Amino acid sequence: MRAKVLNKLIEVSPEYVSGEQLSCDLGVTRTSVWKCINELKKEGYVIDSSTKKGYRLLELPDIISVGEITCLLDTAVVGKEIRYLPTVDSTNNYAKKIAQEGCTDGAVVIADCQSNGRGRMGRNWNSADKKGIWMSVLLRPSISIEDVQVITLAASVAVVNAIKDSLGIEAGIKWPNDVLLDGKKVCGILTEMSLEMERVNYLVLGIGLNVNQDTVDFPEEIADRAISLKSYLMENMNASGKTLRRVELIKSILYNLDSIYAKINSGRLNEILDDWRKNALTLGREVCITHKDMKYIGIARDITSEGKLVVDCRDGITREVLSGEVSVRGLLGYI
Ligand code: BT5
Repeated sequence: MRAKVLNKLIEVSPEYVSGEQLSCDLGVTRTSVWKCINELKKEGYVIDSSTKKGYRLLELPDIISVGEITCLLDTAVVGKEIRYLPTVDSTNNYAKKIAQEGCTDGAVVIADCQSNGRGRMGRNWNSADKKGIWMSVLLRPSISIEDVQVITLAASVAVVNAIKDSLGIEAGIKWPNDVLLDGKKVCGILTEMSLEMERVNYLVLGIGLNVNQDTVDFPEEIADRAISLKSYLMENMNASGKTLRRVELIKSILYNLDSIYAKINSGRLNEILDDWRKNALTLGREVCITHKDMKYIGIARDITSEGKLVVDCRDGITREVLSGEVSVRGLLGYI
């Protein structure tokens, strides 16, 4: 009910809506409307109450409200089920658990804080409380194992599109799927999958997007390599440093993921690869591939239809690199 009242207030904002209108539209008593309004105020929503005019929303706080995310979220699959947790070890772990319990395609897990946020290859992901979007999406696509890498690339395209749609900022992608601003990492993606009889049972796309951190909020070892959307806006667009609302960004990411997921399920993988190429920072640049004890320097020329990076190496050999096997160092002022 609280979500319904909130959505009505958002719908009519900046106008007032009377208590009577709300109780009539939602089919509840005016007392329960009044109770909901008080609960919303306690949560941090700033609502003006006027005896004559009713209620008016003055300010939306940066809190993750599932009701607000699902309000007018026009998606076919992604986000039909959303679970919010104040804190969890890792949203990817949680998503894998509910996947095994049979949870539906497109389910989303979002946390304010992760105590053990994970990066790739056993690395850590710094997930400060309420500062970013720590989210995992469970997908059950009908694709072959060879095409899984394309989904990973698709997730970074969805994040870049969402940042552009919501804030008008053009981020770039470092292969395979680090999203960068000013050569610093604003988002990382961790894809994990479960296989059954040589086919994909489910995939978990873990997205970590830095939103409201100041430089001092990052641990020293990553402070010069990490950036948040808020800091970028302050440094490059003279923004005031106002807290960005994560809900708006989450909605946009889910919306973009959903439309890309439709492409995946209808076999339009080429469109995704083209979108990735348009946003790629790695292509045409010199890269250093480290694989086991070997190092190769070369020019990253393209990606294959399976999402492998094609590198023309200095030793004259063209190599195709699959994420997870190697780490690529683009010479972008970023490791
Ligand atoms: C990644 O790994 O970039 C994937 C990160 C995925 C995080 C999400 S959050 C939701 C979901 N649940 C999880 O447990 N994980 C996913 P990788 O490419 O291995 O990068 C990790 C490296 O990035 C670290 O070793 C640090 O150097 C750096 N790093 C750690 N935290 C960072 C942050 N908040 N912002 C920028 N860089 C960070």
